[in-house]
Amino acid sequence: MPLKTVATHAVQRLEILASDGTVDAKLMPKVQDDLLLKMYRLMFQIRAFDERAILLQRSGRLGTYPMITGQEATQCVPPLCLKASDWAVPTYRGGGVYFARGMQMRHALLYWAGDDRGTHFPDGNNDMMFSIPVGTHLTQVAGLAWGEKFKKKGGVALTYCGDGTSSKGDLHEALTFAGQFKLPAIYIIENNGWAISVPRARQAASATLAQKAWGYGVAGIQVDGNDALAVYSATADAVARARRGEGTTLIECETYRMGHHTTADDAARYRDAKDVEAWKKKDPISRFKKFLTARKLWSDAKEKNLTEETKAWIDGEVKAYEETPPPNPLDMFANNYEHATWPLVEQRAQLEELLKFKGGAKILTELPPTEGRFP
Ligand SMILES: Cc1ncc(C[n+]2csc(CCOP(=O)(O)OP(=O)(O)O)c2C)c(N)n1
Ligand SMILES: [Mg+2]
Repeated sequence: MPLKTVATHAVQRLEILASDGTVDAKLMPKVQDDLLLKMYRLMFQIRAFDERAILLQRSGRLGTYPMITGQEATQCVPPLCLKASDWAVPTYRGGGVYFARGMQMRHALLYWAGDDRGTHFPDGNNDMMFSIPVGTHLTQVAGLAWGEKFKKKGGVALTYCGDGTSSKGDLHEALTFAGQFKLPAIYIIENNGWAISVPRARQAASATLAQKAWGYGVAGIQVDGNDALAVYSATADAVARARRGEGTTLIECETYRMGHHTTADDAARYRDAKDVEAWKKKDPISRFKKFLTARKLWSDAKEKNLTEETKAWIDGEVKAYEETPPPNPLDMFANNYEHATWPLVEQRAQLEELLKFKGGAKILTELPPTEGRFP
């Protein structure tokens, strides 16, 4: 006897902008020209920033840095659907998210130089620092969204995790909770094809990562993550649903990590150059430029101006970063807890002694004042 079907599920994929810059008019979201130009500008500038950051690392002027190139649409576009007061919590590869939220990139450079003053966000923004342990933020974001639900002001929380991180228990716990409590949350899986050297095909046996949503009773969709219009449309819908009290959405953005995992990695050791070449044709920026040009919103002259402006902007950010006086080492103990624990009190005192010993008592008076709170 055939079994009764009790539930079925289809996974939908959204693609609007083709590689040649043409759009599927039926799916095209309503977006003002100014916003389209802003998307292009953000993606263009973060790519240039990424290239400079890699050069800085290669010349010993920056610590380990995670490359963004190829993922600009997935990173720069979703934040444009948020208010400053909504929560945004990217991953360590989320420089584009912070940039789109208005972060000064001198702070991103400071962070990747090991200076925690780099965790500095614009006033009024509810941005949270990413976590280096992958996925630990996912349940915290469910908590943030729960808080927003209690406040009843329509606030939402948006977060990201990688394809590799989507295999961790954290996402399971977060989505179980978010689904059950219908939380105003948006979880973006930034599927860039790789978790360091582990390819997506080895990551999970499921045909898509978007379909995981179904198991938790949350909405799910797969999106061409190199298509800024599709990313915008899917995120705007998810944010609107969340604000209306209709719950959580999981968006799988399928994109590609064009560079190494970080500057400490060599991707040539584990992946085929032909795959990288094939993904170049799907580049999010060049296809968006073709689209803007066809709409008469973009020109070579505008591109030239933006290139020059971007160079000057990056030069300014690098200068500000490199001219930042060194932090007081004692600040590493600040802002950790409401009340400092005794091991921290002891360690701080030991470091204070050591600093005196190393440089003579004078060095401490030469250091900048501590900026953090050490209760
Ligand atoms: C809990 C934890 N385990 C392992 C690591 C080491 N690690 C750093 S990045 C990474 C791969 C993450 O891949 P993915 O989630 O796809 O993100 P991507 O780097 O591709 O953006 C791993 C295993 C870590 N940072 N945290
Ligand atoms: Mg990945």
